[in-house]
Amino acid sequence: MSARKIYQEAPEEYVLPGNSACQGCGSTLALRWILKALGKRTVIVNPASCGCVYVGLYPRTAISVPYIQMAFAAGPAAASGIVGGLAARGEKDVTVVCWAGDGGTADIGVSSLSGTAERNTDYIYFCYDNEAYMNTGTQRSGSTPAGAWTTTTPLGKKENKKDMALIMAAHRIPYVATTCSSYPIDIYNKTKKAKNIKGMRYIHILVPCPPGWRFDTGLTVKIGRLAVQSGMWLLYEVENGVFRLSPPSRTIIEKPEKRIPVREYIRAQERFSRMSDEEIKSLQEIIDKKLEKVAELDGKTLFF
Ligand SMILES: Cc1ncc(C[n+]2csc(CCOP(=O)(O)OP(=O)(O)O)c2C)c(N)n1
Ligand code: SF4
Repeated sequence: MSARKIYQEAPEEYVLPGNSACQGCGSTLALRWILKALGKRTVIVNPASCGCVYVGLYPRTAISVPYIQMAFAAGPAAASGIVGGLAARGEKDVTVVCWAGDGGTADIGVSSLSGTAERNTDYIYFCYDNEAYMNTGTQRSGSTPAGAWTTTTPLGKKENKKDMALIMAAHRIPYVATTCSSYPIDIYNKTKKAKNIKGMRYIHILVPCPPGWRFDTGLTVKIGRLAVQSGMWLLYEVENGVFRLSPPSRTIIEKPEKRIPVREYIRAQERFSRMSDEEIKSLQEIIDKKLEKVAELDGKTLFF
């Protein structure tokens, strides 16, 4: 669907001006398009994270759907309770959502998240991935990529990023997708699709974060695009176990001439300033190999 059609179909805004996000926040950008796709009959559970801050202080909340702040590890459990409560009241037209950061997802919340996936609870879990614990000042998370500076990895993180989307797909839930805040049409379409599927749905969104990744606030959209155009971040869906690349990632895999060197993505951010040219070269080799493998998976059944 084109941006014009989306504006016609969903003119209402649910992420309002006056929120207290940093300038250029990729997370609020993503949430804006998600809520356009879901509409006002949506309940959000938000475990401790930047989201608990940028929503604002009652009664001046900037997100205009019910927004429940929850203890870090209990987000999916709270969402489960709301799903059960709504079913008991016979309310069938409400979408229950968990909106959580990568620390709340890949580290602290993973147990209750996995539990809801195993039970196929009827809700949508969104992980907005700014690749660190940003609300408390940029500590590394299981989702921080190798090489990145954080306050707890001052020389650059040594370990690799945890692949939460594939971990969730391995739970054999009906729908898993990845996207990025720089691709609003992709976010909108995937969220609309997820809305109409029953059971547990998981969407993982890369959201550039200017203070944490250390780039100028005007570059958020560009940085997210560089992540995807370099192959550092892949957009795909796993629907009923079948893996399918989304157009922006399929394009750079099928037409390598459209791919940009990973160096352009890395050097656009201060958080990777410790990475040497040699390290970037070996990262490029890793990505090239990964893209070859991913091309083979396109259209295949990964989990059944
Ligand atoms: C059990 C527990 N430990 C630590 C905290 C402090 N805390 C609040 S938000 C946060 C960071 C959350 O990181 P993430 O989930 O990645 O979301 P982001 O802040 O990046 O939006 C932490 C450590 C807490 N609220 N509860
Ligand atoms: S720290 Fe990053 S994710 Fe958090 S509000 Fe600021 S820009 Fe958004």
